[in-house]
Amino acid sequence: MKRAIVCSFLLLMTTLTWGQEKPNVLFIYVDDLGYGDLSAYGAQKIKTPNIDALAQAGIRFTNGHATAATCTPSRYSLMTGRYPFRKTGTGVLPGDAALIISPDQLTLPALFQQAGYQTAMIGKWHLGLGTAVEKNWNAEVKPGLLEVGYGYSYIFPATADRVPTVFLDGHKVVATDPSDPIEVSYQQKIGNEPTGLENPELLKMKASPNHGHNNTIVNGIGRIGWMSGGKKARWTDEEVTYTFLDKAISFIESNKDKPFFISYHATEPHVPRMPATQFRGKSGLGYRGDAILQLDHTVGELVKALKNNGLYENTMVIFTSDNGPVLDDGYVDGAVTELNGHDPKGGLRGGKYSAFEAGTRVPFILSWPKNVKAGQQSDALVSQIDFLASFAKLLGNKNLDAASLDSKEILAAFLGKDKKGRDYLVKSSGTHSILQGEMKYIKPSKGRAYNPLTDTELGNSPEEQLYNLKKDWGEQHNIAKENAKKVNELKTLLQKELEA
Ligand code: NG6
Ligand code: CA
Repeated sequence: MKRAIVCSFLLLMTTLTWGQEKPNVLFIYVDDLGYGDLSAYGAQKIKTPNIDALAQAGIRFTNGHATAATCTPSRYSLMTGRYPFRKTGTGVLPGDAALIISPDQLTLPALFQQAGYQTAMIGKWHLGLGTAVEKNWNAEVKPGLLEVGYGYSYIFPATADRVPTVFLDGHKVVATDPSDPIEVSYQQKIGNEPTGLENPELLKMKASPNHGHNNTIVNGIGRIGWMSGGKKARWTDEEVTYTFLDKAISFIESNKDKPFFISYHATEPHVPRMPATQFRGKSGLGYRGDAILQLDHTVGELVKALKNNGLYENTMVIFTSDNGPVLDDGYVDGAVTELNGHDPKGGLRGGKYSAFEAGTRVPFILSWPKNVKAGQQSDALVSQIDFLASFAKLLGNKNLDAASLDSKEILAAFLGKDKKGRDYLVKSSGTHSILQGEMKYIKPSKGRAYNPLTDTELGNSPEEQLYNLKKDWGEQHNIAKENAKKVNELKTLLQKELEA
């Protein structure tokens, strides 16, 4: 009798705790990491033990996708649950762009905020700030992250190769100086500081010929765009990751008793690759490889912070990339010359900017020790766009206007319980493509087939393209001609989505 009472009491307690306890979410979004860049995904020439450990602790997805082959559109989808082609102006943004997300729009972090979470974004933003291109960087810059769902933010505005090369803590640039105001332009040179074009002898890392990246020099690196002033506020590239890591660990520590959602958006291995000294030369693959080692170290430190605070078991850690890999993206940094046989694409075709799979099929890992079985591999079709609807389900949000979203509720797939995932997915590059089951269709386009600067096969062709990805992982055999029926089916489905 006594035992029965104790048992039912324990059962009740478990139910209550489960009902009340929400998982923390640490969402690690990285920049330009390829499908083949991690040892967990088969890389032989580079070891990423900390990221691999996450995969071993949870699920390694083999069919996980960004919605686009560049940063801004992929991030737009992640945040809003909508395809980037639904809105104009979602291409790669300059560093002075206005915010492209409306503060009235439901966003991924806002969903968590509504569920009582503490929300933070630390790292690379690239979705614009303020209401217009013209803005005063020396005063509050808003609306920004605090208006679209984050309670705390510590970011840089665009990419590490674009001005202004400054951090913003909430609405304010860090370390402004009224006597040295910051000005930014993407139209013409401002101020009289040296540029990469005029003073290449001042550079510590050369720009690749014809890529640009030769405007204002900051920390010995030519950038895209011009800035003047803000000498104290300009970051040193080598400190960027340590700064973000430090902010993330502090946030974890000060919120350990509350549920939290952290977007940790790392800059690696995007250009300019300028890792901290301890990683230089360590990979043997040039600074791109060293940057990946720095990233792996960061992931290890973040997981350590979760463990040290007793949060690891009930924290969902997600790791994925905003688009695929590129070697030469603007600087002479050894990525090409020291590649040493490494294949960032993992046998896929294309790369960043491309309609071929390497553009958008990316490493995709999810662990949640308390609720997700360790050591799984899933071939389910999943996309970053689906986190919005899937987390709405997990958080019990019943007010989601699912019809207005492209995000699909595939929580069971994310938790490893469903091996199919979404039915089909549309992906954007210079053209559009659609993936369904084993098949992929790429819409004909007039764009050039190859970009010699980045050495990328862009996937554009005036002809219809159809590939069977199960039989032809590297998209070498266009089977459109023999499969007119399938082409028609996918083309119609794609067109319906593009026009919806
Ligand atoms: C391109 C830049 C490239 C990179 C990219 C954005 C040139 C020639 N190339 O326009 O270096 O900054 O934009 O990358 O300017 S992304 O990952 O943020 O989309
Ligand atoms: Ca990117």
